[in-house]
Amino acid sequence: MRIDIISVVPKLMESFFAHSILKRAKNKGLAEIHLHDLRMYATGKNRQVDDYAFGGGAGMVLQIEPIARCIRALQSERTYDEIIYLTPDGERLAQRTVNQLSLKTNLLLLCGHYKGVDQRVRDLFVTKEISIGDYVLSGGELAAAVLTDAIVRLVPGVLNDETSALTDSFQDNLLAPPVYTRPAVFEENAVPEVLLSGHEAKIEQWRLDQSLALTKLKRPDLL
Ligand code: 6GU
Repeated sequence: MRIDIISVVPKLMESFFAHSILKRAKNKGLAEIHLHDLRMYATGKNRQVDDYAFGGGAGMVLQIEPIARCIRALQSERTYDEIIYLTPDGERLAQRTVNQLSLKTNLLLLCGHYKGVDQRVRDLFVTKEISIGDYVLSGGELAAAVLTDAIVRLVPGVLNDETSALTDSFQDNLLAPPVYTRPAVFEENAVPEVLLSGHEAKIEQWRLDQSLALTKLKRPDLL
């Protein structure tokens, strides 16, 4: 899988991709993430990428020309399964979408900034618009990092224990059960006995019961 990300501040994402699980994915040759600085596709001596909104109003708008040049340059090298624009008015991200995107080969992510991008970018190039929640960030970069992390960790071989993604919260519409590790007793607080019993079927049943109870209590909307 390959993910290309277009941004006016690619540096914002650099250290995240250099240190997270994504680094392992990269090193194992399972996923490639390429950052592209929109400014490199701007012409003119000050490499301008934004301008005032027609009709007035506060805030700058990312211009279509550098974005079109960048997208077309990337498209000349490969075909993208989706061109995704990260925007607070996009479809709210859920695990189902992450699962679908993790099966794709080439994804292109476009990060908005300021007041967003010229509408014609969305009309002409973008195939999917995603928000990571109902709050406003100052740019799409954190959202692109969130989306990339969620996708890449599902690529087979990226996680050490390949089954662990299957027991995530949300993967089956249930919250994950509590987990414990040593010591078995901390200041009189003991780990649930069943987990020390070695009885696999009972442990599975306990985990399922816990998942159901937690989901009912904290996220009844998932049931
Ligand atoms: Cl994708 N972008 C911005 N700027 N803010 C957001 C968002 C995206 N998702 C939630 N808030």
